Amino acid sequence: MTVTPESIDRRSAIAALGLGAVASVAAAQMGQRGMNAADTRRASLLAAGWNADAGEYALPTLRYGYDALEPHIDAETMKLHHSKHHAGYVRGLNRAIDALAKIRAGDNSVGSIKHWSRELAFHGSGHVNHVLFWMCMAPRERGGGGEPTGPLQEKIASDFGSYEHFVDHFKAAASSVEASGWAWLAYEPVADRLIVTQAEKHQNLFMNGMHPLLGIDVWEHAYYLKYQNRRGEYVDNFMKVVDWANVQRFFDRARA
Ligand code: MN3
Repeated sequence: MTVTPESIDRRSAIAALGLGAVASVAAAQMGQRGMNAADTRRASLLAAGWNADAGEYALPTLRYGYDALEPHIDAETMKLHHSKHHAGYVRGLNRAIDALAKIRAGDNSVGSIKHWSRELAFHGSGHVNHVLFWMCMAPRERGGGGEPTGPLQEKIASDFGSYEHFVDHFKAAASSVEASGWAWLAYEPVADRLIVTQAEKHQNLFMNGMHPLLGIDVWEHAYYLKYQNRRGEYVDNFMKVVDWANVQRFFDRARA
């Protein structure tokens, strides 16, 4: 695909969807490894789920193996979750973007705009959420687990009373999402406030304008193979692989 105004639309959509934070964090990490600027930009966009050469959304490569989060998140779940479920959202997002572009070009019925807008919101949010989700976890030997430090630790203590209160709130939100959805720690910049919230499916209930910092996927596909109906046990184990260094980076960027 050549670079067209449509490609630029898609590029700018990355920032609007919140993937800019992921690209920025990935770029900082890659820059430290001595890549040149152009390669860093291409690779960091790919880490954020965007293939700049193809001009379309793409499934990012994980920073760790499917078995790296064992025993907390099992390899079979990780493999299916990333290579099947997330890949499906990427396909659905690109399909929706193409359909909406065709409508603008007059090749598609405007009567289907509502359908494709819903598809865009569902698959687009599914893609963004999963990109962030993978970035929010790390194997224990690479920093997963533990507690936040520095400014994020201070902000959590200030806004929730303590880290323990935050964890209680976050786990309660994750455990009580109705059906399929997410729990998020997010930052609301106008009030300069951290908020724990839920999302149903991928896109419903989340407050526009907030910056997602830490998200847990509580769709059954995220835990059912290992934990069956024991969602709370899955949430407890997720907390043991949280990559607080990356969550801190998202927080830094949201406040910048
Ligand atoms: Mn999922």
